[in-house]
Amino acid sequence: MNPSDGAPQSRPYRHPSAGWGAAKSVTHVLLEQGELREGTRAILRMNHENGGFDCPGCAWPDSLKGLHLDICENGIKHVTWEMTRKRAGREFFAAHSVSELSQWSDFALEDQGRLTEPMVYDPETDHYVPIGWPDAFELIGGVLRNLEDPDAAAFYTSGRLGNEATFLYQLLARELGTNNLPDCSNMCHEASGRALTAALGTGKGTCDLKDWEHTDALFIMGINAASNAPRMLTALAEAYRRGARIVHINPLVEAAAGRTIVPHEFLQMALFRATKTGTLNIQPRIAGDMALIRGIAKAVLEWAQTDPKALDREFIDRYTTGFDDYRSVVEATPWEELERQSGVARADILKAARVYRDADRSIISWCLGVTQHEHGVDTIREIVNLLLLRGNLGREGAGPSPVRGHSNVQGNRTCGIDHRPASAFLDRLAEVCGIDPPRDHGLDTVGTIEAMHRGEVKVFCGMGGNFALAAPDTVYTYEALRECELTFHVSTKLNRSHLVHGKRALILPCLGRTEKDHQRAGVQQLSVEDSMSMVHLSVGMKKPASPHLLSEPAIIAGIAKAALPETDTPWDWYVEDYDRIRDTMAKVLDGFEDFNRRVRLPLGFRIRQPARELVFLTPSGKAEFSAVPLPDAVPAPGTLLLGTMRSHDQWNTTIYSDDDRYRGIENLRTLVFMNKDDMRERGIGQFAPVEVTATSKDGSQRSLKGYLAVEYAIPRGCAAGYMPEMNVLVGIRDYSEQSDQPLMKHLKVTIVASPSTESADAARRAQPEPSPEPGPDPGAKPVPRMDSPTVAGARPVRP
Ligand SMILES: Nc1nc2c(c(=O)[nH]1)N[C@H]1C(S)=C(S)[C@@H](COP(=O)(O)OP(=O)(O)OC[C@H]3O[C@@H](n4cnc5c(=O)[nH]c(N)nc54)[C@H](O)[C@@H]3O)O[C@H]1N2
Ligand SMILES: Nc1nc2c(c(=O)[nH]1)N[C@H]1C(S)=C(S)[C@@H](COP(=O)(O)OP(=O)(O)OC[C@H]3O[C@@H](n4cnc5c(=O)[nH]c(N)nc54)[C@H](O)[C@@H]3O)O[C@H]1N2
Ligand SMILES: [Mo]
Repeated sequence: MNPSDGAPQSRPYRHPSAGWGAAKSVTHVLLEQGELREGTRAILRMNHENGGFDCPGCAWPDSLKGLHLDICENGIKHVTWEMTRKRAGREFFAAHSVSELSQWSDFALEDQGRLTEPMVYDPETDHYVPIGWPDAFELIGGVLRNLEDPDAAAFYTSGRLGNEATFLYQLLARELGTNNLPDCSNMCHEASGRALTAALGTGKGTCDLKDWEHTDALFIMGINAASNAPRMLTALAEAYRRGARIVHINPLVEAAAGRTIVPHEFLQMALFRATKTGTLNIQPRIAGDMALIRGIAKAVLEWAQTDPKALDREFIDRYTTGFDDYRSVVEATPWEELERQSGVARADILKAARVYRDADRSIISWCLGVTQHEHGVDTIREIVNLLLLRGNLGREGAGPSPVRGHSNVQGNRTCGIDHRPASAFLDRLAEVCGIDPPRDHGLDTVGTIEAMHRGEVKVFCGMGGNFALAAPDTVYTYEALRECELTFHVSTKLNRSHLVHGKRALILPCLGRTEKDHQRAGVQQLSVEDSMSMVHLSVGMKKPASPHLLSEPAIIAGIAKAALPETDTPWDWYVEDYDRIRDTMAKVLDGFEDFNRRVRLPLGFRIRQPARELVFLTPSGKAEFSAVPLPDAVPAPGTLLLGTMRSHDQWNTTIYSDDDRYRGIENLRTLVFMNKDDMRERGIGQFAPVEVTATSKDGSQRSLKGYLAVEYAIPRGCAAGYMPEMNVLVGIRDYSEQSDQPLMKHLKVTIVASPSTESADAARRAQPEPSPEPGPDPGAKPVPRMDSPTVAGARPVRP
């Protein structure tokens, strides 16, 4: 409760996104991390053509106009978090046992600052103690060498890793003999990759920023852009000024659907002048998107009976296959069913359909609100179906445009992080690198957790990320990691995954993207690929946080040499000069010919995207319509569908504060957003403590107690709350049959008022149940910024 008046209330955010609220929040982080001067200087070097480092904040592409200050609040926070002056060195680990640290909040763990030297877990004392790099590599190498089966190791990647390190990392795994390469994509855009590959022959979007600049209609689905891809706001504002239509499709009306102050337009900042970023909002129920898109397609097909221009028949005949089947399945789906499944009235579906029909060129963009569902693949195929109807592909201003998450998650996949690698790729890898890569598919994220739990995977390597918290079914995942013989993580900061460890455990600290990477041939640059397939260089300029840090390529090489005594791969030679890695990559990877030269062009280069050229690498050689019946997405009576999502002030598992500015929340993360009628029906008042129980596919149940219900404009039958805390609710079997993605936005839950009249404060401290001992504990000490108020309806953020 708000301590000032004891009466919690939630006041909607009524200001433009970005602007001064963002500036204020940025200054706060810069001050907290003691980085006002250095941080500001670094920010001015971010995302610049030729020089500067790529913002690790998200995968939104850099402005084609190059030099203007294309930055955002959350990117700055993210970079500052890495550049902090705080350090978690050997004294820190000597002072705190792992058991003690396990009681700390996740915020407190990361807030200790940058890791400074390799550490190994000492079971005798329950402390992490220093270990030299050679001994660390030898320890890991020894365990890997002695595995009876290389498939008893798994190599996880979080999407920060640069392309060169990525290539070496998959080479290490495959030379060792395993395709066990789980990655954060398995939880993120796996559905997009599979759907686009099936429909168009390549698993990526076809649009680039220029298309965004020329489109007539943008459909923004299932993304909270103002928080998670803030630089998209600039593109939306520019589109609006041009007169493009912008339709936001989201169960929540997010801040990007309103207006923004374009961050780099200083005059507008000074004058508080905002530009609109949306022209229509559609609020489907959670998981109602496929029905909604089908409704739009149905309208288009109906109009086509009298208006031949509604469809692009020439495009359909020439470039696609399966149209007739698709038309039949759409015609067979009655309007009432589309309305019931989508939760959107026919009149509103028609509004969106008119925007689509009237636009010469349309882009459909989406993120996790579409992918993390049981029918994510079918939904994305339906998106492609709709685009094909009007030939919205292979021409300027049109096409599918998924927004990727981590800054290099797309590059990771391109450069070989794939548990189901194509055989053509393996053939080339074998030929160029002289190894004999395994051909069987490896394990993805969920598969790895299950195999660790069964004791089959014994070694877990985390290349970045925070697997223990990011993965589903927190309790089960903790058990799985603790089963391992060895867990080790290449990290920049202390996090939960270091504390939930195997029998042996190491923390290997690495350089961050902002830092200078000195190797024998001089300062090295690494490359990354953004959401729109642009590959460019990133070069750090800051002095490393500690002299003992190694670059990610150097760490991978160290492990490889220890694990593969017979190796012919020139690991050290690669690390001396990353140009050499790029030369090898140019021979192995499609679209990377002449890599070293092209990546040094001012804005880098775009990887060839065959579908963009209307070349379809599908079995039919054409773009393929899909025609599947509509799944049932309506929650059973008494239950709700719950989606987990990020707050404004967090970066995946890194929580900067307990605020969610654009949704009007202060100092509260243990909440569940609900529709007021669903609350009333259950006798739940505003900010009342509730118990949320999820029923898994296998019938098992998981609960969270003491969460506070917050009334929100969300459709009936839907609820939402924050990741990663709510991963406790996601059962290990709860993944999509289509994409194998955990159902992080598709939890079947019941919500009841807590039997006891716990105070909000007690509720905030409540442990998740079943407690993933010691678990995400938002109330534990020291939690520097959580001891003030509890819930506040947002204090209005003054522009
Ligand atoms: N600042 C910041 N930036 C980030 C991240 C971060 O944590 N912080 N994370 C990065 C990563 S890895 C990723 S993958 C992206 C994630 O970016 P987002 O996809 O924006 O991530 P979420 O916060 O999970 O939000 C999902 C959105 O989907 C909506 N939604 C939920 N269910 C449905 C549904 O059934 N249908 C529709 N149409 N919408 C739905 C929610 O209301 C919410 O707006 O952001 C990246 N950028
Ligand atoms: N319930 C629920 N769960 C989710 C999601 C959801 O929407 N709902 N989203 C899923 C998605 S989309 C994703 S992408 C995953 C994210 O999962 P991860 O990628 O595993 O998690 P992050 O929180 O991004 O990882 C943060 C850690 O990365 C390390 N790190 C930071 N920078 C660097 C670097 O430069 N190098 C190295 N080696 N390490 C670094 C730091 O130690 C930091 O603690 O979470 C997934 N989990
Ligand atoms: Mo992601």
